[in-house]
Amino acid sequence: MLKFLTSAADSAGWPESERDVLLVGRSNVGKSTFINKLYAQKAAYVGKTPGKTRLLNFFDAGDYLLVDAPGYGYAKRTADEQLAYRDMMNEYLTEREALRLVILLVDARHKPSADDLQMMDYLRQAHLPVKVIATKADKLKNSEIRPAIRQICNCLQIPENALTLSDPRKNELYLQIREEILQALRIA
Ligand SMILES: Nc1nc2c(ncn2[C@@H]2O[C@H](COP(=O)(O)OP(=O)(O)OP(=O)(O)O)[C@@H](O)[C@H]2O)c(=O)[nH]1
Ligand SMILES: [Mg+2]
Repeated sequence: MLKFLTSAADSAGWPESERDVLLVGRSNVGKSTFINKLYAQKAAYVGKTPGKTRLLNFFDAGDYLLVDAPGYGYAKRTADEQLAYRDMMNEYLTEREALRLVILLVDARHKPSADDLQMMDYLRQAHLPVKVIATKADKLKNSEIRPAIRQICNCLQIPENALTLSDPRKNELYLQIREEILQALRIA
């Protein structure tokens, strides 16, 4: 079960937590959809247009808090909104002591963007454990899957067996990902 706890723009609003798992990725990549699939419920807000998630949304997953973040690279943000977004993410990534794992979502159909690469570099330099998941794999033909995996892994410099594909048609996949999260947190 996943229970929505609170939305927060800054540290004053962060709930108490022993462990956080943060989801990051480009706007519209499918972060909120992924959270809902992972827990087979409609807890996170999914929008028809990008830029729907504006604050850090904290969900209680029992063993950890799952944090849904707004996406980066959302073109329609004003300069002020862009600054506020950066501050919010910077503060969370540098100050949140409970942060244990970052799940970076990329679009299975595309080469990771400059923003994706920048995020990956940032997380590496901060020594944060990262799990990369490629969303919208249901939109790939079978013959496109291997090349897509290869391209993403080459680009992000991760081994091919470290990439998980997210395909909303395959429910059993999400049980497996939940297990992998627990293992990464060393509480499985
Ligand atoms: N076919 C398919 N569509 C998906 C998948 N994941 C997300 N979508 C669709 O992509 C759109 C964006 O999904 P969201 O989950 O709102 O994306 P987000 O990353 O949370 O977006 P922001 O909150 O704006 O950063 C929605 O129309 C979803 O239905 C997927 O795995 N497969
Ligand atoms: Mg969202």
